[in-house]
Amino acid sequence: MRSVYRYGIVLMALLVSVSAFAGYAFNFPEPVTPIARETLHMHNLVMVVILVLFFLVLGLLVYSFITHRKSVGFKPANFSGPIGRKQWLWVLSPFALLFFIDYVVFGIPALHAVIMYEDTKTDAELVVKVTGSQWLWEYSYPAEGISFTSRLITPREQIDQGAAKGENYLLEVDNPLVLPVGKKVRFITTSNDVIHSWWVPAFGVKRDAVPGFLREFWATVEKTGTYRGQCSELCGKEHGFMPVVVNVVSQEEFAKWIASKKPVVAPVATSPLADGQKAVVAQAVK
Ligand SMILES: [Cu+2]
Repeated sequence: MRSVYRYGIVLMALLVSVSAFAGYAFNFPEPVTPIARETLHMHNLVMVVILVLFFLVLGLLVYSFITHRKSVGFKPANFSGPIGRKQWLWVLSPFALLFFIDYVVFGIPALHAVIMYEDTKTDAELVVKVTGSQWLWEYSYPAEGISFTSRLITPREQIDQGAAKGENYLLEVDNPLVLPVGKKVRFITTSNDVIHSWWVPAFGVKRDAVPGFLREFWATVEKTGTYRGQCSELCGKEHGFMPVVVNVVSQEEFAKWIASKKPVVAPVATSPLADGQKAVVAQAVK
């Protein structure tokens, strides 16, 4: 009876935790860039291998517990004297196996992925500079002379006063970043004040925006659509209120968008960066 009670408690705890996480997906979002896909493959490979190892080791343990019981008359081995060859084999073989898995089975694809992540320059067709500010994002296309800010537009009543939350609560902005589908985009990040981090889960990219430094990443988005993310480096009071929204459009639509933006917005001169920093950006963009 007591064990039934105990199982009841465990079951209830599980149900409560499941409902608490109902809004969260357990797996990665659908990958839409080569980096996101590579990351997902790496994750799946590691998961499969460690699950196989886990059940193998667990199975061996359970088997040993059951067959080597004193109650069934099992006589323990008597280890005395120098360690024999067979014992050394049992000590070294798990070590060798784990070494092989870590450095070969995981190591080679991981190295391949990291090299791919860092290759921001090969075939990049567009450069976008992302500047974090407390608490908005500024996007500029240096070659096109376009620059604009992107701020949260969720109404304050929804945040502070308990008004009904919209569909994209805290994940909606006035001017989303616009990118062409299927083109490799090289991103350069920096910040005006503190460290921020630009993150879009479906792209598989997250890069810190560090004041005084330029950091890079790239994305070739393969599917049109609207993608949402957030600042993911605690950057002050309104860290939770500087989302990232990216509209990925066809190449024709992108060309139209660029043309429509050009005459309205002044070129990079609106950037609050100091002249010295601008020179560095110009250098990096080349
Ligand atoms: Cu931030």
